[in-house]
Amino acid sequence: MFACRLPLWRSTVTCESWQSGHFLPWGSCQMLSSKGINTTVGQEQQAGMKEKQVLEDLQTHVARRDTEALFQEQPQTGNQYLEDTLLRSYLKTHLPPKVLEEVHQDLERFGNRLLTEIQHLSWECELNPPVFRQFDAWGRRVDHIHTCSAWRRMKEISAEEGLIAEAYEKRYSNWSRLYQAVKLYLFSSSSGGFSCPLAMTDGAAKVIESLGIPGSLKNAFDCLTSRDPEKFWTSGQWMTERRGGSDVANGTETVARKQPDGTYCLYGFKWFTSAADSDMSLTLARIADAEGQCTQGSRGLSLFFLRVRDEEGKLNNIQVQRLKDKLGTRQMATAELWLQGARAELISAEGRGVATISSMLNITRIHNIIGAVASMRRMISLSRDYACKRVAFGKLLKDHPLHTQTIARMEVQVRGAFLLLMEIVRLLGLTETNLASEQEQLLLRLLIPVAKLYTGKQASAVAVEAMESFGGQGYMEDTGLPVILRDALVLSIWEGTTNILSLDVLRSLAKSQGQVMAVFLSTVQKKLELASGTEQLSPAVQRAREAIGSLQQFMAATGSERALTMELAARDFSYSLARIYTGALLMEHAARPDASSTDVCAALRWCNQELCPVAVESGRGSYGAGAALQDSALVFGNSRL
Ligand code: UCC
Repeated sequence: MFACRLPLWRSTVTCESWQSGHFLPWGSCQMLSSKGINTTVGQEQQAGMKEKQVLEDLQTHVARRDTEALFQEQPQTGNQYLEDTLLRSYLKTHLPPKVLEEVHQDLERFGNRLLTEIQHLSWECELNPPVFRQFDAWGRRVDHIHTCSAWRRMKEISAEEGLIAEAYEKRYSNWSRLYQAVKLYLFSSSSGGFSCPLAMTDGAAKVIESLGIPGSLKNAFDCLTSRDPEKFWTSGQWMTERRGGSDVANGTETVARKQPDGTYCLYGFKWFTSAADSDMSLTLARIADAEGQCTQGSRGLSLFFLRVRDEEGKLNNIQVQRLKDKLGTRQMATAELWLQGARAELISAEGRGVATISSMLNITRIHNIIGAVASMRRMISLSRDYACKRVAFGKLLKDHPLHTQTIARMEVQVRGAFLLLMEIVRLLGLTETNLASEQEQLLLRLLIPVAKLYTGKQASAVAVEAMESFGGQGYMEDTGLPVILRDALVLSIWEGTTNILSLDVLRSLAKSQGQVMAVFLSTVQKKLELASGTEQLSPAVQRAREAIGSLQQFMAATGSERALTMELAARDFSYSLARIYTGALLMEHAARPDASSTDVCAALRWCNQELCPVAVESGRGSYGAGAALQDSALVFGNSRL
């Protein structure tokens, strides 16, 4: 192949590539030189013009070539497991050596599979969202939700990888739950939205397990926890109706009528049903008495199991009204469903629907935390990679201290969130294998809403910040980055909004009559005690101790105004718990004998933020009756003015 160097412009540009681009009509490199062209005087002018034209064309083209040479390299991640030093150091610290050995091999293999197979499917899911076909060509109502082949492959992969099964087989006793969570964490950002049905599938399996796997639900349980792609089922969780998303107790209108064979027919309208292509669902309804009357409120709700379709694929007296047009999670079908006598089985005690489904809620909330941490980790990994490739102002982004500082701040956030997630699944594993003390169970109940609400907000903030680190590219659809942002935004909404979860934190306090706070404080104190042996951590230990003192003072001072104060303080209170507990976890991790200076740095930086915002706001009088009136006036106007 012929290639020539052009001294006029850039030594790296070759004629060969121009010719291949069909730009040069002459096909000779010699003609491109302004020197050495033999011409007569009459031809000189003509030749001069021609040469000028050539040079102009050349200039334009080289300018284009320059741009091509400056094409930005795509940010990429490698094997997510191998690249995640925090994850690996956590597993090394906590897992028994034999478990670690096996788990490590599987996670490394899974990391490669994500890279070579699953990430591509994920993008296909994004490009081919579900399509709803209500009628067939001949006018028959079919209500078919068509999903793409990549989505269906995700279901098979989920079974093959044991993404649900792992937690129920308990091969590694109390560590199985943590191992499952780690796989889900790695899978999440490459799942093309399939993390959502997996969350509900896990939640449904948990409810059935908590009911002692009754005979009638044995097959369902086996299918939900199967490793066989042919057998594996996913589940929905139909809780939201038109009148109630958060207020399930008052918003649920669906009625259940008992049939002679003991089953029920459900009549109602479900406003959001995520992953509506699932095989089964758990749902709430009010049982009607002989006169057709139902008990209202929470105590009127019971929990039902139903198959979505029969063996022939015919819907179970269900009509799909439409698919939702969502900001994100577009890969997954969320539908409005009419239940028109759907056959269902009562699986809770009558009137114990909310309490029974709460074990599903707690599992899906943990999956939400997994999704939040995974989304942050993905954004930061891409951002870091981009910073090592992209040149601006004459140097790589990574060599601009302000840019690196911005990513470092996000890194501290994701590290904290990751350790909080691990703590929760560690406690869950202990609870599920009857190894947890009563205190650990209480702590788990408290930490789930705390972590769900906190990481949901973190994920949104990190997604927005990280997007900015790619400049305008971050805003471009075909980079895939906007998908991560859109999907992250739902994490603080579904499975309970931030305020609803803040109130759930109070519910867990009330239910344990304050005992859970004592457990929280003593657990944090123990971790601080351990960290105080590492001198570099002493400023962080000091700050955390001060925060605990402020928290205790706040709790003691709420006194007789407790109900209103605590409601107004609920969000800041939950944030305080999240920050204090996470700080303690970061310090504990940094106090390991083989901890790195980065571990110490992350702990110190985390603790430099306000760890107890509830005390600060309380000091400002933000939770009194007067403040509530001011809030109202600020938002809705003051009629007296
Ligand atoms: O959005 C949905 C699906 C989306 C897809 C999910 C994918 C997520 C992962 C993605 C990964 C990337 S489904 C809809 C989600 N909806 C919610 O989350 C509802 C939000 N609202 C609440 O959480 C409320 O707080 C309610 C509904 C729980 C409040 O109901 P009640 O009936 O007013 O509450 P009560 O009366 O306080 O509680 C009734 C019983 C009590 O037990 P007993 O009677 O024994 O004292 C409570 O202690 O339920 C118990 N309970 C709980 N127990 C309530 N909440 C809990 C809990 N979290 N844990 C344990």
